[in-house]
Amino acid sequence: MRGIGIFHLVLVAVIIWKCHSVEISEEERQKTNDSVNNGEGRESPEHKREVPNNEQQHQHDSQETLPNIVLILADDLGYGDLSYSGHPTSRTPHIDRLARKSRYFTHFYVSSPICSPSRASLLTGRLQVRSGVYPGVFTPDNTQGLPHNETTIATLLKHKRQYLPTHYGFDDYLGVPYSQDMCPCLACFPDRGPCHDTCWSWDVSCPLFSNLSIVEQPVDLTSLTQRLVQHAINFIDSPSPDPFFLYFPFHHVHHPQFASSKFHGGSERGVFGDSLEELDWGVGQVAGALARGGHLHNTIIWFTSDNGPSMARHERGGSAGLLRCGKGTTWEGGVRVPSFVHWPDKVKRGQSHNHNFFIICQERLRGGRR
Ligand SMILES: [Ca+2]
Repeated sequence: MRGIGIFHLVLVAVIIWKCHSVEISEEERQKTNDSVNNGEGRESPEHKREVPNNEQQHQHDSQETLPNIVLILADDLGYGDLSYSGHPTSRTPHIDRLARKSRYFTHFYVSSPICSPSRASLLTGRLQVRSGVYPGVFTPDNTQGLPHNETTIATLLKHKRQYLPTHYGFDDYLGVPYSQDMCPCLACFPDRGPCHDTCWSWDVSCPLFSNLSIVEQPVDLTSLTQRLVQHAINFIDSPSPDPFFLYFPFHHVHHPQFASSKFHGGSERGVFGDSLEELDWGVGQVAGALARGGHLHNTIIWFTSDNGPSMARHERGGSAGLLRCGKGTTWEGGVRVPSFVHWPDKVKRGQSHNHNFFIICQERLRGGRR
């Protein structure tokens, strides 16, 4: 499907290999590869997608009511971490603003309390025991990933006439293929500010992939989020027909916490709060780009987290609020996570809901509003 997907994770190998990624067209991929082969290093942020031809425009006209989909996934963000849900020292104004205009799901559960299985289920709609992505997460030495016979959201969407194809359904990918703790912790804040957590010092440094090419290694965490956000904005701003699918899994707020200079040291919650505020900024930037491009009303923005907070890291982990336990457990705090859907054309704003999110979306796609 056409779109950027910023895959993340701790996992999910090619999908899941591609944790934290953004997807682009085949032509762009070739340009990127040529650039890397020519020693030019990073991909230019100025990449543009093809202008649609007449046939594509016709398809667009005939399906103009199909919504865009933007899936924003936080990493290890707990039920009680957002200021919207009542945390006393979190500061997430951009997410809160979006949530207030959304339908907030108070009983949203993921399928697993850890990264890769949860993300595999999110992308395939199947329990992780069926795809085999369980019980652990994908690591740097994994040679396999999500089975190629699995059908992802992107694969399904690209069969719609307007969504462009590619493997696993995404056209463009930018990201680190696993979690940032699965490599040596070099610097998590500006001026070589140290990382305040345990990392895999024995493993290779974390790579930044642009599609199939490594464009930076070790990846600079202090600028990573800003670059992923800019890549997403470039995608949203580039000329192309709707609908599109953008999958943006942030590395925040998985440990080790990191942030750019703009967010370093500004939070009452310490390094966790710095990371959370950079996540909040990124969500605001994506929503702003959608608004500027006139996409907001016909775009489903779904914000959620892959699992609950890492309680073992105490103040450097998140909060499950009043729920019991967190990541790695199947108590409420491990699998019940923040979730809201912003879709002005179809979903009423400012309401909470304890019903099944997917059922509501299916109903809305058939028409109507609730
Ligand atoms: Ca996670």
